[in-house]
Amino acid sequence: MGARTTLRADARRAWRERRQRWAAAVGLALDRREADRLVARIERWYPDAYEALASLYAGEVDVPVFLDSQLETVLSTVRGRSQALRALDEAREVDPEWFLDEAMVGYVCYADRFAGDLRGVIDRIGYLEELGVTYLHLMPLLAPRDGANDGGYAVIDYRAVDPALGTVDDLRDLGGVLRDHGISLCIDLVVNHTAREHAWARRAAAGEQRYRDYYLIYDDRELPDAYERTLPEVFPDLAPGNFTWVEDVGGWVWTTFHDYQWDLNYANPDVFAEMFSIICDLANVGVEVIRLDAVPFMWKRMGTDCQNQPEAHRLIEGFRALVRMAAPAVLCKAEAIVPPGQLVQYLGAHDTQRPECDLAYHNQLMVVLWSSVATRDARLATHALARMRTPPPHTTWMTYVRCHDDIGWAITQEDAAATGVDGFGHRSFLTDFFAGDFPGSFARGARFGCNPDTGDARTSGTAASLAGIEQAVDLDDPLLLDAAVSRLLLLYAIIFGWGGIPLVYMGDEIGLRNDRTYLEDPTRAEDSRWMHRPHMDWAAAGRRTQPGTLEGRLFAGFRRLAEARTSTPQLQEMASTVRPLHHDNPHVLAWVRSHPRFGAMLGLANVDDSAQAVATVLCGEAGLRDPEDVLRMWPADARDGRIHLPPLSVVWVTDG
Ligand code: OTU
Repeated sequence: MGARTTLRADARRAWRERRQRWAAAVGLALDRREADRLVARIERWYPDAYEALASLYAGEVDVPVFLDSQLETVLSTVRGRSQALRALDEAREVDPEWFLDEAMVGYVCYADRFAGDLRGVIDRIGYLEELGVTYLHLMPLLAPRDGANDGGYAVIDYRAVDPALGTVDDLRDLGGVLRDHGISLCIDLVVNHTAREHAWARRAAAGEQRYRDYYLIYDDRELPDAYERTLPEVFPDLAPGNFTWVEDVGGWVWTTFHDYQWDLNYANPDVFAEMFSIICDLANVGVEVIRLDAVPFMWKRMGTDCQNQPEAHRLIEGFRALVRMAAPAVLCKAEAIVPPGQLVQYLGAHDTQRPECDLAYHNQLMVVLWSSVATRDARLATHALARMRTPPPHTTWMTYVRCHDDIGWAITQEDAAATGVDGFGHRSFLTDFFAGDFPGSFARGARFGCNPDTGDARTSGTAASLAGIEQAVDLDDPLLLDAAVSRLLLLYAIIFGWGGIPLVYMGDEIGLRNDRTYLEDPTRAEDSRWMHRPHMDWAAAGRRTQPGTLEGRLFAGFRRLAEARTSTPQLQEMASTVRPLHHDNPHVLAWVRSHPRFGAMLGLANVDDSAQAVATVLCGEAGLRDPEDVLRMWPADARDGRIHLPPLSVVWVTDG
């Protein structure tokens, strides 16, 4: 019998032995209907939770007993869930694919930079509705440490909101009001590490063994040195090395990111249990999507880069199965910005056959799109995207152009070589180009994370600045501005038409440029990512209704994108697939979405600054007989057997 079959049999046996006891306990705690539903959910997900936890902790704990205590957390979560959230649970149990709808559009912002605080966000819901938003990701908002805190990714209390933003009650109210407007709230949960001022870390420093075991602490350099031999550095310049000597602790603490961010020890089942209970509390506050930060780093293995280890996936599978029992309305989203071959595994595409995250970032799409506009050539994108595996059913990508982090140029040697360029050379070109250091570059970004040992560097800058808007505005050049506006809209027209859930990063819809004021703040000055985390410019946003202005042009484009999605059912994720098409014009990215009922949608994006054409037969290849552009943002036309695309333009073609 294989290990997996044994595990499954063990899981079945454990549940058989417990079913009655749990049915009775649940029956006492909940009314009949709720109780039946919960028992059914436990039954449904028990094997997945069991197998994941057994493969992690069989040597540490009695697995069924450990799982019993997680079920206690599940039960108390269900008991504590409001009527409204229980109703949401039920709605989503019967419609588990609610988030795969073509109407989904996401928006990502910092509550303070967007609207002052959580209460302020309520006042801006109208603005989000104008953009067609159905999903709002608020950047880290749980109580961070004072001083430098990596943009909120160093949390001291996961059960409190950053006092500058409001309270847990404010968060609950906001979640409810958003829900009334059809908007799902997503927040960050920093699962990989805590701030060194978190109560667990303080107690570890005070010598409590229980809490020392929550972290990875070494008495001397022997093991840290051994690990360092194969560990990369995430912030080579800001926070070199992966271990920090901490005097009170009397040891070297594992700190992948900054010295004040202590990695948690997930080999310790107590850490898993703590984090699961935190997830449940957030679910009961009304958070609908939990963005699990830095998940690739959650498991360490000597001799590896300590990223994407199989156990990191088992941890997420365990969380996911238990969350589905406790709060079935809630989705898990992986923040895994990893090489293209490792991405889809976070959606559960691996050999355990167990679901993992519902959502994950399509980092590869983002990277190759910027590469395409820099080179005016879509072949690398076509090649790299064609190699990506399709996400498993019931899951999807979050597509995006920009986020709060730097852009790491995740282009493999293999993909680069297949299009005749060298991987390292191309990555260096992209860093130079987007820093504005390459002749003819339109971009005004900056380098981030320069590593003198490897020669690697990443890129900071807002989408508008990287797409050429900052340069055009500075030079006061209307032709350059036309191109830059088109370029930014082109990038968004691809991610809105690719499939998955497109994310608008705050300010892109009105073309906010780099904000250099972070240089005046000593806790931020060294981290150029702050240049693309500007404050919302509401005066500029006020011009969104004025057609001739930069803001008016962009905002109208974003609105059109959201509107076009709702009338393009090929963009539903439930039953459709996407694949790029190879064809003869290197300047045009072509992709086709196929839906069994609604047919095909062919996307064509001309990444060049001059007009381009592709053969109309491409429509036939995509399965279209009577092609018509449903996006209608650029004037394309078909003549002489070719589809003619204006400079930097996109069409979404379906059967008319
Ligand atoms: C995340 O990013 C956050 O998005 C960052 O803002 C944080 O600084 C960081 O975690 C630490 O909390 O390496 O360069 O594969 O790419 O976790 C950013 C995942 C990062 C990593 C990601 C990380």
